[in-house]
Amino acid sequence: MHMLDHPNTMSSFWMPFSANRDFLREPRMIQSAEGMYYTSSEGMQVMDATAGLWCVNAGHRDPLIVDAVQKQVHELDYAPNFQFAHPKAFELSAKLTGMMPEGMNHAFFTNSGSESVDTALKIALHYHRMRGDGARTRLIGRERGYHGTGFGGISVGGIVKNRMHFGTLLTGVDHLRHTHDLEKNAFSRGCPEHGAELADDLERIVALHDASTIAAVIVEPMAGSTGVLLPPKGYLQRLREICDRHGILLIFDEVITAFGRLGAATAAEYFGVTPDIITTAKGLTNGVIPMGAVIVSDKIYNSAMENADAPIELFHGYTYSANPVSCAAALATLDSYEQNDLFRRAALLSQPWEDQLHSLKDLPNVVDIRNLGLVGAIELTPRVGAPGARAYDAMKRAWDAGLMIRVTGDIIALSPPLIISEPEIMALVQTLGEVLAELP
Ligand code: PXG
Ligand code: PLP
Repeated sequence: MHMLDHPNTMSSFWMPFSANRDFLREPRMIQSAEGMYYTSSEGMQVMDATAGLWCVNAGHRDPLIVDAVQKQVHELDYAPNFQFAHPKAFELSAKLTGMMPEGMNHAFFTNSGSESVDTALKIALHYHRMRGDGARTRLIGRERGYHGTGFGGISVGGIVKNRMHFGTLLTGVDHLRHTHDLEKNAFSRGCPEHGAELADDLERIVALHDASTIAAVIVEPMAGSTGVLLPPKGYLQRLREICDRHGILLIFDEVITAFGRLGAATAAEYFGVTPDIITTAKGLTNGVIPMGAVIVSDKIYNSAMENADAPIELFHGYTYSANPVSCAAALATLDSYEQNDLFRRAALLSQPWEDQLHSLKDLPNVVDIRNLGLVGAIELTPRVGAPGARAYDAMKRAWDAGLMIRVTGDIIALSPPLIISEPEIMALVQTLGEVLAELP
């Protein structure tokens, strides 16, 4: 039927972040999608409990977005944005920054979260240097952080497997402790009570290196990729205060959290903490066309414009930065979020979502359930001697039962499109419960 019937080791698609060999033996192929559902190559309906990879917030094949992309390809397929521009780039920048916290009015466009992270780190270094504070070169990430797969992102990231095979990475990077503490916080509903003081770990790093050497701290306001690690109550406020005290820029990596995932346009808005730089991607175009954006404060943008030592203020950019088709997709996506009031919908659904998810707490091997907005995670005990195997097995069984879930280690992560209905939440949890009940 397809090439997978005859896997050819001489020529094959090297799947990203995948168990390639196992997949070829037992493929899960997707043919089409509509709204909340995929159809597999075998014609099976599969509910998308992950919004693709956290990106399809408006659901699949939203007609508004599909039409906008089709129209755009027919009018202006490509235009460079180095020394030229097209109107939709400015239009999108205005619309996007209108959704960002007060005082964050400038967008730099990229093609992915990884590029957004690299861009943000470079802007932070550039900012200090242009102000004559060029000794501030250190970048601080956090254990268990995920910031994509560029060398910048894996350097500040805190996932051992994503770092250990790739040499010495960026120099001058240090990491905060992560905030995941099951002993104190298991089965919290929403953000956990314990652990705000873990933000003070930044003071330890400042004491070690001196603030005058530190450019920026980058954190995910809610860590998605490493298994939904929620910020303890008060943690992000405290991190903001410590950064302010020491002149350190605060970067929120909102590649997952922006565009409604928590029931607000950004996690910054949701938590009431404004960083200096926000990185986005994924939900910016609903996954339809690759695009990311870095949104910076007026302070950072104006400083670049005022302190530039050359006509070009920032020596950075991508061939496809703000390409017209991506811009059209993003404009239509943001329209769709607005017209369908999807961020408010996510906020309203977060309570039934929480209640449904926590109903799974007595199933075998479940050691934690956590939730925030329309994000959920179920942490399982690892099988002896085989970390990750139990959740991987759950992922395969869920697929066979018509449900797409994501797993990382022994954690199941859930992040359905924001168009999900209450009956669909119940169906999702029902199917997942059946899978977990049978899982060896
Ligand atoms: N930062 C954060 C916070 C992310 O979550 C990236 C940067 C990188 O984005 P790109 O577009 O370069 O992949 C991400 C991406 C998962 C999963 O299953 C998460 C991501 C990507 C793929 C899978 O949790 N996050
Ligand atoms: N490599 C080469 C040889 C290039 O010419 C370019 C762009 O001109 C790049 C890499 C970077 O590509 P992109 O701008 O798509 O990131």
